[in-house]
Amino acid sequence: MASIPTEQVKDASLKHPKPNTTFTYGTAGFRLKGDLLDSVMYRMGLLAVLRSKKLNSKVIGAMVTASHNPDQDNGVKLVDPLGEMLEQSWELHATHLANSADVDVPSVLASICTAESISWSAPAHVVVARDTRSTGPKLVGAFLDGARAAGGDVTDYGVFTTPQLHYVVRALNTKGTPEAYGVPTEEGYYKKIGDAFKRIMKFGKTKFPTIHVDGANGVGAPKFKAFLPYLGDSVSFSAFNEDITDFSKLNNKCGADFVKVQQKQPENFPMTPGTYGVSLDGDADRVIFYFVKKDGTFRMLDGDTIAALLASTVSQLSQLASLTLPSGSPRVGVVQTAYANGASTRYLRETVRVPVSMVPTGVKHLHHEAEGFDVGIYFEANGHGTVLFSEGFVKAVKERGGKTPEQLAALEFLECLTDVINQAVGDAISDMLAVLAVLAYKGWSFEQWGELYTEVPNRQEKVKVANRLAFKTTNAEQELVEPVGSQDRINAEVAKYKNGRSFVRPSGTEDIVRVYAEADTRENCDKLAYTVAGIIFDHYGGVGDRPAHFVKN
Ligand code: 16G
Ligand code: MG
Repeated sequence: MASIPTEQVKDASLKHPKPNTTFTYGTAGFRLKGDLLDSVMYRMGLLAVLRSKKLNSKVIGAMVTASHNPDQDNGVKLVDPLGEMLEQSWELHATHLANSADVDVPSVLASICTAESISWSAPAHVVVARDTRSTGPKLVGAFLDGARAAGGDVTDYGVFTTPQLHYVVRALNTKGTPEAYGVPTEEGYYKKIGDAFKRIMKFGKTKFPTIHVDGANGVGAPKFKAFLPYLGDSVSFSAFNEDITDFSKLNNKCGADFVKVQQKQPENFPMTPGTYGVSLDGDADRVIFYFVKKDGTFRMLDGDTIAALLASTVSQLSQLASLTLPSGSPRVGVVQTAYANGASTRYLRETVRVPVSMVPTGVKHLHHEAEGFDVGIYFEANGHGTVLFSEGFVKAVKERGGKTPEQLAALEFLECLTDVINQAVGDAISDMLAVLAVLAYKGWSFEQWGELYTEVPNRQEKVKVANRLAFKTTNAEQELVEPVGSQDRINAEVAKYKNGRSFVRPSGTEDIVRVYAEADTRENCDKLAYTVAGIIFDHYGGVGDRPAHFVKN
């Protein structure tokens, strides 16, 4: 039986020495300064090969990106066969492998093979892609060294958005099966989504103004340009922030994260009342919409608003078409995190009347929970999300059980929607097209969409603490169980406000804890956020300068 090419792996390992750093496979894989990641990349090449061998030679993906972070950061995450995030139990293998001494790499590989009953003789297929960051090419090189040292067959797709990589992984693994997802190429991706968008826009009633698209000076910019010829002429787009040659501009005062956190439009972005804006993040898996009201105020439409629009539309159309699955009416459900605005949750539960599940932050948690519905809509408030349609739902829609012209139209619309949406993972561009199609179908403007519910004022704060791992949460991160007593203090504050809500959780991507607060008025919300932040800083290990606006308690 074939066995691990120990010498080959060890020799290559010495060429990618581990720095004196401790690595953790977190919410979004490994994420650090790009120049610290060489050894991690090499080892993830090895691990991807093992994962493929474990899963009967299915294709495993690796995406090299640090999303909305600046250019000096980079990261890598592994992608499972249907485009999902790496199975959680393997995060431990990844962390273990990343932290072992260079000479121990072959023996750690052997221990993973034993633990997972992996036969080394199975072939392995791996694909890799990167965003536009300056450290990307070198890091992909290290990954390829790893995959090759382990004898894997590896294809480098070059520069891709994160969702394009997920799409290709799923398309490769389903090729030639009844679940075939599409042609596993960049063009296949544009064509599949573009064709469905052209079909779905036949139903459109809204004539949108030119949509201004902020590419965050990242990979989304050139890829959106490449997408345009496939989108027809029902909507006109104009692209901004598309400089990928000056690395300092990446996500700098632009992009979905900037807009969401700052609650204002990107810089270098012309907007007057009536202009519609859309921001992608640095790897194009998050999207935020916005416009300027007639009175000049800025209005943002985030992930919660997208979920509200999609859930209400899919429910309405399924009912209109009397859609029935063998199991009965389709179960439409929404998955949110604690960051979802309380008003959006109330709107979904009380007005749309769909079940809403709360899960911890991170796509893997949302995606998994959404799989439990026939139509599982998941969005984080930050704009990352997608819709998962069950096989039964897609089949029922295609069978066109409807009778009246309205019912048939509703079913065709839903069928197109299943193809416009990238079900492999949240996809900024595909989500943008889906939202435009739904609005056009309803004959709605961004302004009308913004009237679905009224947001409760909310605020986020960051607190630097000595040890963020001392903060342990439960109930989908909405309550602290440790430090003991901290939640009682927070509860006592929250009780003072109407519609008050606040929670504290350790970040999975930065060395801080995050504070979130909501209350009936802007003033109350700010006061609650600053008081809770003050409690954490003063009583639970705040370090560095105490921010002056934190309230003493
Ligand atoms: C990562 C997650 C994102 C989450 C964010 C939270 C994935 C692919 N990405 O970017 O979903 O919202 O982390 O960051 O899972 P935080 O833990 O620092 O708040
Ligand atoms: Mg991203």
